[in-house]
Amino acid sequence: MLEVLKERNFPYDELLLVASEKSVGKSIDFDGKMYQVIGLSEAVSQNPNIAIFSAGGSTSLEWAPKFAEVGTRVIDNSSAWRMDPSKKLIVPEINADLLEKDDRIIANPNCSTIQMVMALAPLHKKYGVKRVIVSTYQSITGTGIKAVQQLENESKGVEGEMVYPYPIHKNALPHCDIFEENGYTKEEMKLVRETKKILQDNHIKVTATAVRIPVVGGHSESVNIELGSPFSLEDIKELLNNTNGVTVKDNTFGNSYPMPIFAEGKDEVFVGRMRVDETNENTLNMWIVADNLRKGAATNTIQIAEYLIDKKIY
Ligand code: 11C
Repeated sequence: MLEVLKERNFPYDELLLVASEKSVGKSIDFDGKMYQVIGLSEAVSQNPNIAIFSAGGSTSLEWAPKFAEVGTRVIDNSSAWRMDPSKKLIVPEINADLLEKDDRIIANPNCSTIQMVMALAPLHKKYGVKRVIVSTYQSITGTGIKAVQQLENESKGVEGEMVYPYPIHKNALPHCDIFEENGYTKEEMKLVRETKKILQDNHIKVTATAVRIPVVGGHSESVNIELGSPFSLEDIKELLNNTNGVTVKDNTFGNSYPMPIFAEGKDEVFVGRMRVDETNENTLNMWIVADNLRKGAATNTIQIAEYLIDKKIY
């Protein structure tokens, strides 16, 4: 978050760095200046204009309303508020125009959803998306630092804490987040539910399989999309090429396609391997890759904050 704030030259008069009690008092260097970490109550009492939350869901459920009460606009990275009908789920390139002065708690979508809807939104507008079948290949950074350590330990043959139920080194786990009652994981159901909410269309059918792989640079997705009307691949490529935040990398015979090693550290969503699905009418396949910590999290959140500032909604 701090890296992205600095890179984008985010406009601010005052910056508060806030964390749980055990980190209060720590010093953090940001842009050449030292900041002392403060606690949540202290931050609420300072009544900030915008609060960027990147804590767990339970912290967010408890504290976002306290900030909202004092007039702060909270942009929340957790899953706590995403499906609350009274809260907006925002990907700025798609639906920031929904934001109004009364929106005090704004939800940032899940990383795997953000990169997928970035490619689906222009297609939905032009052709209507009827059905999506997505399989993900997700970076261990989505789980957090302990997963990065697990992979490092396993690759060096060192014993250590395991956050996954199985080794992740040289493995693929069809298991991201917890299982829900229907047998799908929470990650898979986020792709289903959040896509409908962001594209504002409950008729879009989405089915997902989310897989964790031993990769750090970003999430990849194989996406099969059935459209409501005929298309040409050239038109789809042009449409996506002209979509803000999307980069088409699709020269199959030149071995040019998106990969996490290229997406890492970048803010765009990369799309390639576009092919007509020859088994189903009006259907195509594509491969979507993005840095899950960037457009999937920090960048999207900070873009929302920039929108609020730009439109003076704070
Ligand atoms: C993962 N998508 O890769 C998750 C991480 O709901 O914000 C982010 C979880 C969330 O495991």
